[in-house]
Amino acid sequence: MAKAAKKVVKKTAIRKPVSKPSARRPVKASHRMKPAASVSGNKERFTLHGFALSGPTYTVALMLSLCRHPFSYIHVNLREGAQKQPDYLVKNRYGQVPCLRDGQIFLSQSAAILEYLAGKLGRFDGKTEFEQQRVREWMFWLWDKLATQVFRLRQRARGLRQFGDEVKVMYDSEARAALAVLDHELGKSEWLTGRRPTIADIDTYGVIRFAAEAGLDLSAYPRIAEWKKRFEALPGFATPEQLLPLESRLL
Ligand SMILES: N[C@@H](CCC(=O)N[C@@H](CS)C(=O)NCC(=O)O)C(=O)O
Repeated sequence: MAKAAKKVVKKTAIRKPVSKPSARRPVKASHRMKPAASVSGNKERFTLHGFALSGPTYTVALMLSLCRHPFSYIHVNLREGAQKQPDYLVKNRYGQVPCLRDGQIFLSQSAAILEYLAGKLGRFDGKTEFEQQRVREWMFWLWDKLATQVFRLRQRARGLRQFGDEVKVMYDSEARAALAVLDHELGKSEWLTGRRPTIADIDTYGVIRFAAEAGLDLSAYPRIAEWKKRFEALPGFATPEQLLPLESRLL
């Protein structure tokens, strides 16, 4: 089957020069990503650049752990500004962690990295077009309404970011409003998009994990608390302390 496919590609390449973009058909998003095995047989090919206290770094590490993919880890010393140095900026133009290396490719933005991994590994992705769309909706919403608020409040509580009480109250009330939405929606299904966990759940867990550190008490949101327990029972689940070392760790 694979041989036959190769032959077809060769023939097509000879008959139709690739310089004719109009001759090319758009590729469906779901077909663009090949399963990991056909891209590389190397199960240990990923390298995560991150910082142990970083929520978004944890989210990517968690995805790899749930997919049972070991990864090398490079500690980026945020305290010394390593994320703004030229040698790091070529990997992540935003000067932030995390950054994931897959072969020659460097990927940024944790939610986008989750989408990439779901596509590559065929795990925790939306299985239908509708489910894929729901997953993306949740992830965009999460960063708009909950993630930024939780992470800013957590940074303030740790003394890593300064802002006045008025701003704190704003983030706090926005986060509580988002938690109420989440709690309500989790009353409809076991996982965010239905009967099985997806990257929307992983992305959301990576924020909820730090809610208490941000001063948000989850006991007022019983469905979130139940979902959190379910999530922590997933095979491959691990805590930030288990996944993110304080130093680099190469496989
Ligand atoms: N939206 C980004 C957020 C990344 C982010 O905020 N990273 C923080 C650490 S948690 C960082 O690198 N801060 C250092 C800086 O911005 O200079 C993502 O999800 O990857």
